[in-house]
Amino acid sequence: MTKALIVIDVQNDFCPGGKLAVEGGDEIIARINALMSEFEVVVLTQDWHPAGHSSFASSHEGAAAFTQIHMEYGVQTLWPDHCVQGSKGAEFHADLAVDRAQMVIRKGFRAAVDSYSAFFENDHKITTGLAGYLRDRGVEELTFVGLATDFCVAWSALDAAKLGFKVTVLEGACRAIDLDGSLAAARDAMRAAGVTLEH
Ligand code: VGL
Ligand code: ZN
Repeated sequence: MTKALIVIDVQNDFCPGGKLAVEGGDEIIARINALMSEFEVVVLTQDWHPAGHSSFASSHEGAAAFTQIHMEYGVQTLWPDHCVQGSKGAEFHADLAVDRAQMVIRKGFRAAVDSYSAFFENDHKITTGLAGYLRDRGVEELTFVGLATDFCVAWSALDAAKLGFKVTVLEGACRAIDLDGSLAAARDAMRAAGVTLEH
């Protein structure tokens, strides 16, 4: 059974000092680097937004970050500007062993649609191509690590389970944003979808 490690969004803006810093975001990097050698396939994802992206509060007159709005494709949380294409904040954290990765999937590059998941944009329709890549490489089991547990990691894990992969999330190698109970909700949803949560 071919196994892949999927490393979600370990980028400067999600680490301490970044624009959308996740508490302890940089604490997980050493463990992630050590894990890479245990997997035949290593994929990194990179949140990659154009300036003025529709998920930025600054793109919506009078809207505050961490509130929600309705988009054509459903509810969207608004964020501080982050991971703007080509910016320092969008780069992978300098300590991440990026050379070990065989594939980098960029997501969220379409101005009108956000993309938390590594597989589908937030409309649940537009694909990133990752499922095809993994299937072509014969991958059946996925382990997710990275940032943030309750957004990009959870959405990716849920899509992966729906797509038929055997899915584990290593929570000890993830950190959460935890907005209004979002972490508890994400953990419930993952468990209900058959995702294995390990530490
Ligand atoms: C993420 C919010 C906005 C994440 C990305 O990586 O979890 N969260 N963009
Ligand atoms: Zn984003």
